[in-house]
Amino acid sequence: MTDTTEAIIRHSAAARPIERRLLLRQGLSLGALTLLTGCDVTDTSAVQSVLNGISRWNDRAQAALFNPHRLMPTYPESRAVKDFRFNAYFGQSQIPKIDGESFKLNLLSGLIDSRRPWTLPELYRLPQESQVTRHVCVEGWSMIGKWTGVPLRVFLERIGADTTAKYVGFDCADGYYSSIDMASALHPQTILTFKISDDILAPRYGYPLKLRIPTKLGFKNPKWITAIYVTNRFPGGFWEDRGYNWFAGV
Ligand SMILES: Nc1nc2c(c(=O)[nH]1)N[C@H]1C(S)=C(S)[C@@H](COP(=O)(O)O)O[C@H]1N2
Ligand SMILES: [Mo]
Repeated sequence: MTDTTEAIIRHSAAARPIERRLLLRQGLSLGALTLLTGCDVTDTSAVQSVLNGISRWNDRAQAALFNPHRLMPTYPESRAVKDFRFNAYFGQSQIPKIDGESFKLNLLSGLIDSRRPWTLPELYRLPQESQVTRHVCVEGWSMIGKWTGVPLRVFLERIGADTTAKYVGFDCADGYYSSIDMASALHPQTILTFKISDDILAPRYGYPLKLRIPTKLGFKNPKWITAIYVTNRFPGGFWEDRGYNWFAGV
């Protein structure tokens, strides 16, 4: 089995029970779902679209409960792990190698005034902050690390993003993608990260750009970011579209 297959199986094991658990938690049986929706439960795409509807409702409920001013715990620097754990949907042999010299962060679509791409030196000149916070992965491990970068709020303001839009989306060099709600994007601890443990991100940790967002689970911390966009159209995400809860607050 390749590293990639193994990583996908590991993640899927965490994702798959969500759909069943979702039904049980809402106290629904498949029969009840038929009555409620009038859709034939053997029609998997119809059932999926109802489940997606419940899931979006659940995201909205979580978003309504989110307190944009509540800070996640921070720790003394001595607690930050230096040799941080690597994780991705593939193995270490397939880590994207990005050339920092020619790198450009693209500002794709929508609700952004200035869509010109950004080089790394330009990004490094933005005001930076450090945080020592806990990263929590759905696979059942967590680790404290130190990350440094520019608060996403500062960057969004700099590019004239419409901060009343609903979502901020991210595309990555490995084909991964994810998105977050605007309130979480503007949260003070959400940072576009250049460094881990005071060193420029090693390739495995997402060089040159990673989103560090301690209010959300690990899979909503995209690495190797190549594009950012601001939109009112629900963008989904790599694992989110495979059954993980989209809001995914810690
Ligand atoms: N581009 C990209 N970003 C990603 C992933 C990925 O597969 N591709 N995996 C996510 C998951 S599930 C986790 S737990 C963290 C791991 O980050 P780390 O390697 O710095 O610990 O990256 C997240 N960001
Ligand atoms: Mo993860």
